[in-house]
Amino acid sequence: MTEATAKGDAMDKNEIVVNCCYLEAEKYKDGLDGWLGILENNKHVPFEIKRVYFIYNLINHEAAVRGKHAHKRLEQALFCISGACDITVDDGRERRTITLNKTHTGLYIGPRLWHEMKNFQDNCILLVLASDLFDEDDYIRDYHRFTEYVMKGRT
Ligand code: T46
Repeated sequence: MTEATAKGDAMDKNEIVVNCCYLEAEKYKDGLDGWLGILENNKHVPFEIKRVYFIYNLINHEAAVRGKHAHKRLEQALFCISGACDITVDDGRERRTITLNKTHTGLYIGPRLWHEMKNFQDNCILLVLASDLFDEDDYIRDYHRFTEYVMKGRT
């Protein structure tokens, strides 16, 4: 099976909306000495990781809303490694809200997917692994433009 097919099959099984599914980190339990979470390229995360960033210190955590954009090409894996937050994903047809509250369960957010993060707990740290370096040209930050962009891709 090719890598692309394997990725497609895994996505089909637990798809939340188009281009979005849950991911599982590998867990290594060290008894009383704690747990280790492991994320590897093309294994737990279905792409080559080129960038890592994290969202933290959400002082205005109850009102904070982040995201509110889609990417044209970027693939990302989001893990809430402390606390919890809600992530709304919208593929232009369907909109779902997911609560990320388990350190080892993350969310794959592929291209052409509107996403918003809110309801952050005050201790929330959201770890994001991305398939490419930062590029503002890859962002669609207007919802109307996003719906036009995904509709065009479907015709
Ligand atoms: C995403 C969600 C989940 C950089 O210069 N380099 C970077 O790697 C990032 C991530 C951001 N920036 C700059 C761009 C903006 O001027 O930092 C500023 C804040 O970025 P933004 O408003 O896009 O932040 P969020 O939290 O709304 O979105 C971020 C990512 O940008 C985005 O790709 O999908 O987290």
